[in-house]
Amino acid sequence: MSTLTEQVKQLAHDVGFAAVGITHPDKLENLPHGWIGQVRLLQRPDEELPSVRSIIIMAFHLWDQIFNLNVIAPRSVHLGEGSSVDPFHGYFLTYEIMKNKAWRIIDFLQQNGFEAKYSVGIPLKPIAVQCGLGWQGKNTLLITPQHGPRVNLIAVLTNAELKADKPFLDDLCGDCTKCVEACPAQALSAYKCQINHCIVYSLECPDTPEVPQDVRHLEERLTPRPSSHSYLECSICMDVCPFGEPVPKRAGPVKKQKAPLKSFVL
Ligand code: B12
Repeated sequence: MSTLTEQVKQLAHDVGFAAVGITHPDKLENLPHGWIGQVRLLQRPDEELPSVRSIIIMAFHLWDQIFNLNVIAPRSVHLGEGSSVDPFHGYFLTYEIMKNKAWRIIDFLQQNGFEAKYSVGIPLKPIAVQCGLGWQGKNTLLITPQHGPRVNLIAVLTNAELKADKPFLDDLCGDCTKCVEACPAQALSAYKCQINHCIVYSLECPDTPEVPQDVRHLEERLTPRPSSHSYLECSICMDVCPFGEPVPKRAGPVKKQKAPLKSFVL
């Protein structure tokens, strides 16, 4: 008979997360908190779920560039009379995929009588380190031994008492500085991101004067825009990391599949 912890981890793998780890709130210290630039308010896990006993962090492998797709509904999109949807509402493809998968874990915990909710508003990278998923590298991202930094993260907070994993204690970056050198906007120095120089910050904050003009020009020149309301977020500091398999840059001509495509479980 498997434990609740084993069942949760098995389910996370079954729905398609590449890695899953667990920690407890009392093991977390010195987490970043408050507004990060103008993009995100980071909270403690207990601010999001006061009864929280365990934090499950799950990593979704970004095996194709398109997972960086962001679709933005501009002001001009008519949302309907009395709509409560934020007029700047957007869809970041991986978040939509991860939330969908996370619901399966939430539903399982709730069926077993526990409280559970997903979170992307707690500081996911240091908590993922505490869950044993990897280390925070020179690009400041969580680097997993298996897929490098090419993962996105989501948490499930629950009042279930699950078995915590051991933290990841190594830093395997060594002398490598590929990410620092590759950033076209020179936003990175080792373990630090100057966020108003990051092309992604420039994309997400189109009106803020703190982004220098040369970064705005780089953003315009380097950002792929598949349609009038969408763009691919810059991922250069992930792409160049030598850990994990590189993601193919371009699809090229579509090849006919010899074998039928395996169906994916959402
Ligand atoms: C705010 C934010 C941004 C901002 C600011 C980036 C930043 N580095 O803070 C902007 C918009 C610029 C951004 C850009 C990107 N982001 Co972002 N972002 C976030 C968010 C919401 C919070 C990040 C955070 O905690 N910032 C706070 C600062 C203080 O943290 P920090 O940079 O990690 O700072 C630490 C280190 O510098 C370290 N440190 C400082 N000095 C030293 C010295 C040494 C020696 C050491 C060891 C450490 C160290 O200590 C600091 C505090 O912990 C998270 C989601 C979440 N809820 O966690 C996603 C998240 C971090 N982003 C993510 C991604 C993928 C990106 C992009 C690649 C864009 C993309 N394609 O999606 C770029 C990468 C830019 C970069 N290299 O940081 C992923 C990362 C996945 C992973 N593998 O880690 C996350 C987790 C989203 C997700 N749900 O998966 N992001």
